[in-house]
Amino acid sequence: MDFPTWMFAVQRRTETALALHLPGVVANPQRLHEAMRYATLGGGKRVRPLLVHAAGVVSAAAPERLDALACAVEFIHVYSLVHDDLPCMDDDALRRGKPACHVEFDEATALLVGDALQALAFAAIAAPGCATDAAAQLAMIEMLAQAAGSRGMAGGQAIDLAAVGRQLSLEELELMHIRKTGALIRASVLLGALAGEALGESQLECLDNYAKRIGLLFQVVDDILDSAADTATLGKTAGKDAARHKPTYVSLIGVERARELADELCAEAGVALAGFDGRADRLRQLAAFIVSRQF
Ligand code: GRG
Repeated sequence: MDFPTWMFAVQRRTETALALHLPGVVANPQRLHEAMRYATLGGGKRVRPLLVHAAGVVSAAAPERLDALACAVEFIHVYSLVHDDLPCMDDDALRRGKPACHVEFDEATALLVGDALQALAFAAIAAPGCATDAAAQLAMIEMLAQAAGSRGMAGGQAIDLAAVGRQLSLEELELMHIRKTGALIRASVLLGALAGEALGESQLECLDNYAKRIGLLFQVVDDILDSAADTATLGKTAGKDAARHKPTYVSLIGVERARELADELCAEAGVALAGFDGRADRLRQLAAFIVSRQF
């Protein structure tokens, strides 16, 4: 199967799995459930689910198990987007090409949507059949919690909010992104890798190196797109970082060097996979997709 066909198939099965995990709109409280479905379904590139499935190919994991893990990481991701758009955070009215959740519904509902999606993520990963045994499943649940928490995504967001209007060094910027964006991307790869046949320590270390490069690569490209693409293409407000005087790779090193850095990170991600056979091809193709993405 060529890469675009595989990507589309994973995106479609993820959409179906997400819709099945989410409470139906007729269930009480209807407005909250409607808002959860509004924020989650029918949009987004599903990069994290794609990484779960691609790493799951390496460990030969059952696709049904990967679906649950893909939902878990996507629920955490959507919760972060909904909260990030709130007026008290990044204050954005547009997400995935439609009104942000707090605009379409209201702020209190959007807050609850994020809370409930985070809980749903842990329900998905804690469900029977998500791992080879109970000990492995507990380790995976802990991994997701670390990635989402104050030493991961939420902590990265705190550093980000504190950095507005301040000059950051490249090292500080990198540390922020390792947590804010990188932690969940890393967890996506490792969860897929842990879901199937046991891989060796050194193989897991190589996948971890790949995941760390991909996390940073994703953010460098995001910064380039924010500075260069238009709002209609991105489906979210373009140029916001510069407008809010937020430190970015582009503001720190310029767009040309940022583009070079993206290419370097993509190459390093490839090197991390050098010891793998064709089973890592989906991961290789995803790296190429992330570096060349246009939205
Ligand atoms: C509120 C706890 C909390 C955390 C928010 C990750 C994050 C922290 C906020 C997301 C906002 C943002 C624009 C981050 C920069 C990179 C990023 C994660 C972009 C959005 O991810 P995509 O491009 O989005 O994968 P889609 O819509 O395709 O899923």
